[in-house]
Amino acid sequence: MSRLAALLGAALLAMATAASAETVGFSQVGAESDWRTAFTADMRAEAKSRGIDLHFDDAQGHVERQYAAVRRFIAEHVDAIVIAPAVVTGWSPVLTEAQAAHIPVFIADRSVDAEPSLFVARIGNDTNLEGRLAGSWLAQASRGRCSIVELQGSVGAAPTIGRKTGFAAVIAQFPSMRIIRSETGDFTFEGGKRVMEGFIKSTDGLKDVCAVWAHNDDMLLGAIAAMKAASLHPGKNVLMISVDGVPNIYRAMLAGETNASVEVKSDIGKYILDVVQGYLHGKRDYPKWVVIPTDLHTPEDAAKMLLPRPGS
Ligand code: GYE
Repeated sequence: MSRLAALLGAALLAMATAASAETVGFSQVGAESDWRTAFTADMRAEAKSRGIDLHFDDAQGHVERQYAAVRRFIAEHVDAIVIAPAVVTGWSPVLTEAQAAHIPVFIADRSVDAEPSLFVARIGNDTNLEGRLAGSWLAQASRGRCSIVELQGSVGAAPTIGRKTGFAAVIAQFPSMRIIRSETGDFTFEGGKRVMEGFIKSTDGLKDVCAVWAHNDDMLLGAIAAMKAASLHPGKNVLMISVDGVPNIYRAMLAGETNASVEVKSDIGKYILDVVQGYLHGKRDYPKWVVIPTDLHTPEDAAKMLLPRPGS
């Protein structure tokens, strides 16, 4: 074969590969927590390893920015759109526009409150279960007697609603468990710290408070900082529980400053892109909800959780 023919062959192959690479628009909530930045990094790496051209938008917590990103993806004629929605409401108009443009939409991580026919599937965790796991752990650790302060996630976000509801359903079974303060810390370290400083003041230094329950680890880490600054002893005379399972929470467990965290997998790019690519290649039998499993961890397995995980 002549060199020219070989070159031509290589060029054709490159063109064919380029033509088959899918373009996926991904609208991300923001970068409010360690969980989310890990999820973003995983999505980017997973897309790259599959040769997917990922159009990424960070909405910095603003749902209006997400609508704009989705509209831009539609104008760019991407093959598929993945949305991790900041809040549950308000999605129907843009989802309808994507459907009219024949672009399949996949909801990732957080859920939406929209007609299910407007998206292919949601790939994400069970936030209500996370709240119930946290509540059950606390019921056991406190023997069913506990005054709790709660740090809520962002207002209107699916994990805030699900975790709050699930936790409340469990503690309602115990007459001596109750939430005495509850406020949003927006899923951030700073938010958790600020709200906790207020709780410390309004409860006379957490007098009679038996536990801090936070809808994510970053807020709990902020609360730990606030408590230490007030010479209180998180994880020792106050029980501490949160959700996510980020490396820093396991470090805090090893330092004896927190007691449990419900792990939410952040390396979910493979689950999401498996569904996206499967669908683009003709597979149609996906359930509306592809569930990402969750698990509860305590100081006993904290060291193990900090080791590199298989497949990562
Ligand atoms: O728990 C929190 C993040 O939607 C599961 O969002 C996610 C949540 C996560 O900000 O840290």
